[in-house]
Amino acid sequence: MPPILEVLARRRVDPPPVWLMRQAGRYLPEYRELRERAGGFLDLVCTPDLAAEATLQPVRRFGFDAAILFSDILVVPWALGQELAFGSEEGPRLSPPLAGQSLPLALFAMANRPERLKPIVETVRQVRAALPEDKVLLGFAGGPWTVATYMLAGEGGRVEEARLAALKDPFGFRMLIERITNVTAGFLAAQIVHGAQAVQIFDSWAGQLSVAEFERWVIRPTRQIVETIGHLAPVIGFPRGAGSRLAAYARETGVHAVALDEGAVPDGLPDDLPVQGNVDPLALLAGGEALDREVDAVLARFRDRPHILNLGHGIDKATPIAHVERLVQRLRG
Ligand code: 1CP
Repeated sequence: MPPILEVLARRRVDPPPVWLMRQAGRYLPEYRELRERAGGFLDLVCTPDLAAEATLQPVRRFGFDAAILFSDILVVPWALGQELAFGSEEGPRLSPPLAGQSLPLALFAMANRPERLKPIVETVRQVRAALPEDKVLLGFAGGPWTVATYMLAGEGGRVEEARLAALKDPFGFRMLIERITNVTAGFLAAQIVHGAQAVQIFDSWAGQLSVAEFERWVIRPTRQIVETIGHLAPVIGFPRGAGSRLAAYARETGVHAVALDEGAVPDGLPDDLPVQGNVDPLALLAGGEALDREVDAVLARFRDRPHILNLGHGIDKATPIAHVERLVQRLRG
C-alpha cells in the first residue's frame, strides 16, 4: 500500500510520507512555462493534458508521495454559475459577488453549469493513469464556509462579508451553504470514482468564527460531505485557524485525518487520528538551519502518531527550489 494510504489507515510510517500544499505553482519554472503556454490559470485548469502535467511536475521533481489535482477551490462557484477570473497580479475574482443581493433569489436564478467541472474530472483520470503505483492522487475541494466567503465578497480575505450575511439572513445563507455542500460532495465523489484515492477539504477561512458559527458553517457541512463520500475514500480536513476547536472538528465531522496549520497543536485529538502538517511555510522560505530545525521539531512533535509531513499552509511562491529539496533530504536522510 502507498505510504500515504497506510497513514490514512491509522498506521505509522517511518519516515513519514510527504507532500506540500500548493506544491504545483509559480515557484516552479516548469509550471510558469506551462501556464504561459495555456494562456491563463483557468485555461490551464480546464485543459486536461496540461493540468495533468502541472499535477505531475512536483512529484517528478521532488519525489513527493502524493500528487494533488491541479485545480482550484473556486471552480465550484464557477460551476454554480458565477464568473471566475484569475488576473496575473491580483487574486482571483468571482462576479457578480453575492453580497448585497437577496440570497434566495440569487441562488434560485443562478444558472447551474456543472459541465464546467468535466475537464477537471478528466484530469483526475489522466493523472491516475500516468502516476506510479506507489504514489497517491489526492482530490480536493474548498470547505463550504470558505467557498461561501469568496462567493459573497467576490474575492479572498473578506470573511466579514459572509459573517454579516449569515447573521442578517440565516435562511438565505443556509441555502447557499447547502447548495455548495451538495455540489462539493458530488464533485468529490466524481474525483474519487475517476481515480482520486483520498480527498482534502480546504477550509482556509475557518478561523475567527464564533463558536456557534464554527459549529453551523464549518462542522455541520463538513460532516455532511464526509457522510456522503467518506465511505468511498479517506477525507483529510483542513480547518485552518480552528485553534482550540480542532478536536471538536475532528470528532464531529468524522474526517479521517486533520491537516494542521503551523499554529496548531494536536492536543485533544485521539492518539491514532492521522495528522498532516505542519511545517511553517516561512521556515521553508527561509531555508538553511532554520528549516532543518523546523522539520526536526515537526517530526518530533508527531513521532507517536500516524503522520504525513506537509506545510501548515501553501508554499510561498518566492520559495527557492533548493529549500524544498533540503526539506525532502532532511526527512529522508
Ligand atoms: O498561476 C497562478 O495564478 C497561480 C496561483 C494559483 C495556483 C497554483 C491559484 C490562484 N490556485 C492555484 C492552485 C491551487 N489552489 C491548488 C492546486 C494544487 C496544489 O496545491 O499544488 C489548490 C489545492 C488550491 C487551493 C486554494 N485556492 C485555496 C485553499 C488553500 C489555501 O491556499 O488556503 C484557496 C483559498 C484558493 C483560492 C486562490 N486561488 C489562487 C489564489 C491566489 C487564491 C487565494 C486568493 C485569495 O484569497 O486572495
